[in-house]
Amino acid sequence: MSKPERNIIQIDDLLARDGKCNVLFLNYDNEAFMNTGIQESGGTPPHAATTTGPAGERIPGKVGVKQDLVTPFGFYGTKSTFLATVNPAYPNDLMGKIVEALKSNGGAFIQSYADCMRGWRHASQDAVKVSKLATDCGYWPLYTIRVKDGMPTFSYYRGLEIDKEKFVDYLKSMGRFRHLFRPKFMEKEIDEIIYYTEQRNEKLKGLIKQFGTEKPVDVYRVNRKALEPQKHLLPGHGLCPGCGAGMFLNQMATAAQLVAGTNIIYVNNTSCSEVSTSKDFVTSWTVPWVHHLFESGATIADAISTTYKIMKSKGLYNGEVPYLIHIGGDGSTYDIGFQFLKAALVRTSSFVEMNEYLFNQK
Ligand SMILES: Cc1ncc(C[n+]2csc(CCOP(=O)(O)OP(=O)(O)O)c2C)c(N)n1
Repeated sequence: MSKPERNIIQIDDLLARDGKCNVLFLNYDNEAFMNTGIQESGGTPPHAATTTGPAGERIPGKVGVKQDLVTPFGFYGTKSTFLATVNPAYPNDLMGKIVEALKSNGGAFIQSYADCMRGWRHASQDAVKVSKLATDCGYWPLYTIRVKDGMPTFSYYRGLEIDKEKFVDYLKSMGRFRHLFRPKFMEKEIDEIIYYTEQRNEKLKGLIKQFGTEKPVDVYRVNRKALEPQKHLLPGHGLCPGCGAGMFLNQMATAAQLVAGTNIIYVNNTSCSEVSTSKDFVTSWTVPWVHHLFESGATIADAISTTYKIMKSKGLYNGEVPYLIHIGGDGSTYDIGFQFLKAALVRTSSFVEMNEYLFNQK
């Protein structure tokens, strides 16, 4: 089979674009409700041990699948939506996708892999190694869906092929899967995790074939040496050493700063990223930041963005409409906040886009 063609995307070309996102919704997926004590979520993979689905003698961790959250968003028939998965172990891809999302009209949703040394039970210095392995073994593929007028186009960067040896190394590297290897090797359960992951990847490959372009591989070119260190989020926060959410937030804010400067508002659902950056009434954020509930964060982000646009169209506000970024963990995204996120994503991707008074205001 011939090698698939690569679509080289220069960050400077994206920055020169005219588009502007209404709201970029972010989910960092650490695969459990972490800040309240490692409870199982819809993002928890099968057979992972959590405090509400512990590995015991009869039940080996989570009973159920890790839900596929991102691909269904490509099929709501929205007008304009940018969707992607990222992993902080691949920073160029991560930052490129944040820039493209913010420079695309409509709504956007990006889901990031977020290692959690505390909940996944491994040494903090292994966080980057574990994160990289996740994509390299096929567990966390990096792909993009660009929706225009109801039609999705699928592309990818890497991580679609399952490497069984690496996959087993990946599982072995974390205490949450230790029960699959000791006291006995649980081949059926290990095979089951690989099987469901492979099924997910097969679906993805089918979608890329069906809804792809001639150049299905996206490669972002970022001159990292020229990047300014981000100043949105100060380093003195309370996230754990090696926290994947922390790595994600740092890279995300670096890219967001490139696009928005300081004209940005963050809305943060209750989560590790929220409690750890707003401790003791002292915020770690230097730009406006709003804490809201699982059920209302996405709605609030849309409301802030839309209110600015309405005020501008009525001549009550003359400045530049700020960029809006909403952040949530997997507990709030897959489970408790899902319907609100879905509704806000559809609104920002369609209603705001199709309203001539609100469309793409600068
Ligand atoms: C409706 C509701 N139920 C429960 C809680 C308590 N609560 C606060 S944070 C949290 C866990 C959040 O998990 P997740 O979204 O995965 O973020 P993480 O802590 O992993 O960063 C829970 C259950 C809440 N705030 N609201």
